[in-house]
Amino acid sequence: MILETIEKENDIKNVAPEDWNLLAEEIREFLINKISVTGGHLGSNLGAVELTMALHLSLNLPQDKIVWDVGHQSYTHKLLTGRRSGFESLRKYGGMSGFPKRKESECDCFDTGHSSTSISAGLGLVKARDLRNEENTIISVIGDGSLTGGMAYEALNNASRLKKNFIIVLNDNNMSISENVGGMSKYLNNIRTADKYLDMKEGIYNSLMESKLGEPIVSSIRRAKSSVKQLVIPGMFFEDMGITYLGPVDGHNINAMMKVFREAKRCKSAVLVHVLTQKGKGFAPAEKHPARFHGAEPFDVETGLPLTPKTKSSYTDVFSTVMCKLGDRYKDIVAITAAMPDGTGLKRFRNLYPDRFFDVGIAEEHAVTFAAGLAAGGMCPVVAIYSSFLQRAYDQILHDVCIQNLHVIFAIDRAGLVGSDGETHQGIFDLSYLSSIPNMHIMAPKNKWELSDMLKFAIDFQGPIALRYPRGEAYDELREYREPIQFGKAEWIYHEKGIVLVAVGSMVKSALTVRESLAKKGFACSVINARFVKPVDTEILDEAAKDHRLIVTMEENVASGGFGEKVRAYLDKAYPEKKLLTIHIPDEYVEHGNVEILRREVGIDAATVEDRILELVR
Ligand SMILES: Cc1ncc(C[n+]2csc(CCOP(=O)(O)OP(=O)(O)O)c2C)c(N)n1
Repeated sequence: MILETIEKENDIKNVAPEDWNLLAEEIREFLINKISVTGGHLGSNLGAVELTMALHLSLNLPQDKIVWDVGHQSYTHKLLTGRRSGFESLRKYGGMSGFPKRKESECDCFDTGHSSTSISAGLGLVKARDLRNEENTIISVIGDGSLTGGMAYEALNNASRLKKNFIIVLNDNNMSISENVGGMSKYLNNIRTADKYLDMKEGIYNSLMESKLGEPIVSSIRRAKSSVKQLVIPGMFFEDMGITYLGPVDGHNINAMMKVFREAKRCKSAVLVHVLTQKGKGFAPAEKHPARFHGAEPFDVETGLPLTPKTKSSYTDVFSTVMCKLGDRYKDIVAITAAMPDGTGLKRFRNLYPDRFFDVGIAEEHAVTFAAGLAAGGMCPVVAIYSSFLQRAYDQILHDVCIQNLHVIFAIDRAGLVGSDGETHQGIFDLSYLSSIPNMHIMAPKNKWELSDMLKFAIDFQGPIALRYPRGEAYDELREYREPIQFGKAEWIYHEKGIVLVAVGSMVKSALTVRESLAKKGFACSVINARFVKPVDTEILDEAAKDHRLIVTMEENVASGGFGEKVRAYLDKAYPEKKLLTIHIPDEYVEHGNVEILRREVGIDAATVEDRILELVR
């Protein structure tokens, strides 16, 4: 195995050029086998094998630096920098991250996870290099999907003035997670086809040149082509901005890429190298279903099918179904996704109501202000964005939606701990950042029926309103607790005396477990489903304060700005003598790992909650 001879960065340079393709094959086999067990970002990594090899062959790491946009495609980079054994524990608690991490290796120069940051970060590294009179090469690798994000253009705009070398590799596989969308995608596609067209012309010239009359004809065509080239020449968009464009180059041909990288290194400006790759390359199921294999759960290598087929529906599935029903009933509902039609469950809505569905690309900020415009224009927008990605749109929520009190509905999926993607993807801040904004309202459903009821409630509501729900299986018990949603009202699930658990969304299920266990130990325990995080139902807190000696809040959000803080603020004033215990995630970043383990580690699992209660009541 050639792969086994690679123990650290730059070892790849000892591999004979005639063995490069063999090494690429070994890397693919390794990735398929490992990811089939651990799960992970398969398609993007399979597509970037030769690109990463060419970069490592052309650079001198760690002096030279590669900034990986999103970072989900960095597995080959990890393999080539001495982290082969890390794949045993990929994305597991305490194991190797699925994204670049500076703390993991000197060869990871910048942490990523969210999209479209690499050009800004790369430019920062370039400026630091030049100010410190250092000499090294800095390359940002960005995908065509990530190039739909606004930050990328802000950075290009800034980079265009550069008089020093900065290389941007555009890894264009013609896909985001799903099909890529928008004008830039169309433009890049035109470059692909223009290139084929020019190749075809080259063929025609060659045959003409073989005939006697060929030469004059060819020269006049060449003149015409040259002026046409001004119109269709690849990369004019970038060139016009002041960024040198090189390409397109075959992203599976190592020699061809190395040649272009050599040329790129000579440029005294920002230079964009356009590399064409195929997502999922070398694994038929991933080539055929690139969206499904973008982030794969463990799968069978032979068939590509998931090892544990889904039995229960997820909150995303429920949201998807309800949106389709509501779309039929209310003709003013429109749905917006930022490049995640599959992940958010909006694909079915798109198929049914294509005119009322908008995939805006990886552009959360734009998605929110676009929704504000739709609302101001009389439509009822539902913006479906994962909790961690919505962080980007804080100002748009505040400035464009909430100041004007516009009726925009935020469907916030992946709220709470998401697991193996780690720090960058945990949805543990949304209650804090949303509830700090005046006019915003926040709900969290306890189970799948409540998600449906809350979405309907949100449609009839006037003003900004968010519902946040977690990743994975939807809780499908407590069906009988289906009192109509009333604005700002919580619900009693069990009303006893002594201890009362006031739980938000996903924590209602844990509260029931805690209650059962406490009951066995002889402690009576009530459970309230908060339903609303903003506004907090103070009336139910008044009731609870009457016949309970300990009030416990439970939420899957950090402490600062969370539900517990709000309850404490109220109780401290109204009932200073009451004991309050707030269960929350500590104000820290939570790394990757299995959600059950993470819950234990951060102290929000049922057993820890029970222990903490017992400490107080015994
Ligand atoms: C701000 C933000 N929104 C959404 C995502 C989810 N996401 C991860 S990768 C990806 C698609 C990236 O496409 P591209 O850059 O072309 O890379 P590819 O996977 O095709 O190699 C998306 C939407 C994210 N990481 N960050």
